[in-house]
Amino acid sequence: MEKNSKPNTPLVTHIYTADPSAHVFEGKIYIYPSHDLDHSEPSNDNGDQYKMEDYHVLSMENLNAPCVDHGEVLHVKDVPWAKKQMWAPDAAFKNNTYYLYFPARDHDDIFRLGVATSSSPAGPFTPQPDYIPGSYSIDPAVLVDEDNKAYCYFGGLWGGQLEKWQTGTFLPEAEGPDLSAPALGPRVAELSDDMLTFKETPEEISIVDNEGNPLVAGDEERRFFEGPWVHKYNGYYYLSYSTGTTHSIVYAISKNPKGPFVYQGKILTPVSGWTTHHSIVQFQDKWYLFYHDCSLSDGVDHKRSVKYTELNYNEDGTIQTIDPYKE
Ligand code: FUB
Repeated sequence: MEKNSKPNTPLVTHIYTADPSAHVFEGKIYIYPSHDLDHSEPSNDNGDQYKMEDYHVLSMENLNAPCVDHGEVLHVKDVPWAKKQMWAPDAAFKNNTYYLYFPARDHDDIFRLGVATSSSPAGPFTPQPDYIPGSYSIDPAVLVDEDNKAYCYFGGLWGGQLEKWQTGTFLPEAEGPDLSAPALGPRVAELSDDMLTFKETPEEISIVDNEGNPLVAGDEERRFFEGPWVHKYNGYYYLSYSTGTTHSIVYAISKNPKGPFVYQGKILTPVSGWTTHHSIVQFQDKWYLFYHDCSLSDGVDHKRSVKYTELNYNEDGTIQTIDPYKE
């Protein structure tokens, strides 16, 4: 299935897609989204409405070319350790292999991160039999750095279960920190050379303000909620993420892939629907933001569509805020 790609319009309309992770592989843009499905169950704070079962891969030769759906590349029934909820994935290339990283609930209903491999960026992907040991929560995003080290960033509050891992083990009743205490940060772990396991125990990333004070849990306009993404620009690491309850994509920067990251500002103003989730990629000489909203489904929260728009930097390296509904 193909559709012409235009900025700020759904890349495909024959299926609902969300959580786009965009990469340039083999000279083309590949997008690894979640695949939202039709159902009539109610929404809740646990995210039970996001009942995804499989992944499709999308690609575009360039930004003027049609967007191609390469079809189903991995299904939950083929992942022995996973039970349900194939949420936001990402992909990476190393060792002449394409890796698809994805979260799902295991058979104990605990979110874990899995990895699947392919010789092609368009899949299909073959899953590893078990989840990545020591992995938890949701929304993996992998950066392969210029020195060839690879880092896996992940985490999400509420349905993403990050609150339950504050002690390093899963505590089903655990709640988030006090509103005046440092907010929970996303996690990062360097990946092993074969990209299939963590080289180390995941660390919490600190996000601080200009004075070096950690953002606090009650600072819902700025604190991390879910959907971490890291890209590099002019030697800086840019960590961007969703603020969840306040529905923005914001960012913080660091000279170090593990932070601390200093909060900078807003990248994307709220879109239609509760969730917002993005990725940032350079293609040829321009930068693009891939994101989703619920415009195609008239606001039905669990039926989102992936879009893109151009992203611009100011001379000082800050990112210009995007309102996707403003001409
Ligand atoms: O798509 C399911 C979940 O919703 C993702 O994992 C979150 O980032 C949010 O977009």
